[in-house]
Amino acid sequence: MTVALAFSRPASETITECRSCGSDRLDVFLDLGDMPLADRLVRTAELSAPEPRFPLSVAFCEDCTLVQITETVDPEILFAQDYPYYSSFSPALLAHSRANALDLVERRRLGPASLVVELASNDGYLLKNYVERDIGVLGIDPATGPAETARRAGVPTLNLFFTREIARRLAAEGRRADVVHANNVLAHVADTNGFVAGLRMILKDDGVAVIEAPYVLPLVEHVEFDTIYHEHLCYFSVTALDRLFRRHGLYLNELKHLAIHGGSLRLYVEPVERVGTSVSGQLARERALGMDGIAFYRDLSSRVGTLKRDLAALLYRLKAEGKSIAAYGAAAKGATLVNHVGIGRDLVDFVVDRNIHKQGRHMPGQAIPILAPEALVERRPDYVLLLAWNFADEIMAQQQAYRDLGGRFIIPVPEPRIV
Ligand code: DWN
Repeated sequence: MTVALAFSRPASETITECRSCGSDRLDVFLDLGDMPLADRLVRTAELSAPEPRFPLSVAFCEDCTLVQITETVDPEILFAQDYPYYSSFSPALLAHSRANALDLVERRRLGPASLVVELASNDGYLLKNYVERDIGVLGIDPATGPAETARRAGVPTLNLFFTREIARRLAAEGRRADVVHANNVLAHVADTNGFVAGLRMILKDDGVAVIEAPYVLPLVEHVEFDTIYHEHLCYFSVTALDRLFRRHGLYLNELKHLAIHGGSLRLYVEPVERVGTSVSGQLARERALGMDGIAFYRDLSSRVGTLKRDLAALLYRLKAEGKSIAAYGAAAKGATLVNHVGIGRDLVDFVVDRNIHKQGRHMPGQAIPILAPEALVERRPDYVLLLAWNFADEIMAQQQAYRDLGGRFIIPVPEPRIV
């Protein structure tokens, strides 16, 4: 079923050309079926209404090697309407972001005359670190709730989608940045080339864009199929990124490997070419692994099938033994997992999440209620399926009281295991 927007344009469209290079040589290697929108958490009043579902298939571009999903859901539906994700509900992410900002303040000698822009600035979680040091900032984010939260926190924020046209306007106003942050957004934009071209326009000639994005290598290595959802249009390799940036006069000069979100890259991209060994070495590693060919991705589908069967079998066995099961993390990845594996209220009684905007709502596609984390100690389920497995250490430390009561966690990827 597709959801028509108020102004009756189609809610989604299927691509026939690569999002980066425009090639029509796209090979689908993984099909997760028709899936609900991962961050469209269902309110009680909506439970009886049908949920929109869209195809979720992943393809490889034979020409530029970009991995990408084949359906583009209208961004207005994904992000501008009632988007529930607030970065500041993750202490680990806040610490990670603060370290990034402080490193750049030093590296780039930023001060009151500097300008730092963040694309997809969410609730001000990152830019607030610059505001505290009287460094000029500008946030840009289409999600109304997070943008208003950012403004209340003293972070000037434009509540809109960043486009080539917006970039032209900012550059014409002389608002060009010493640093542009773009964390977990490059993979989300439908106009990939327009976004990168716009990024170049607002970057000073001696500026740097610091971009974080999930890395497709750990996704394949650790079967992190649940990180595939309609918000994530692209799944980047360094090879594909390098070609994308060069197309717009930008150079990937340095990169860092990050553990966040199941394995990400922090990319340092500049208008000048000075490619370091962190990039040349990873490009060579990707060539050696064969990541520039479809064969590298071919067996992911069967490995996802194995994980799906093993996880379902584990949950059904625990239920047959009379055990109770809850889940932790109303994460977007959690929606893909419960819907692709078929985990409903017959298996999982409730999900808990610290994000108050998610509490009281229900997981997409399965109508599993979302409660506050205190419910784990109050209701004492025997097991908790960790949907936000990328924060496992932090969450299990935080839930020591539940574990002291005998509670156990189930980590679903790369293979289901009880800890
Ligand atoms: O690209 C995106 C990734 C990076 O973040 C966004 N499109 C959406 C989001 O995806 P996600 O929802 O899978 O991300 P998280 O950050 O892994 O979600 C974690 C969930 O767990 C959040 O809802 C917050 C919650 N949480 C919690 O309840 N207690 C997180 C921590 C660390 C906690 O202690």
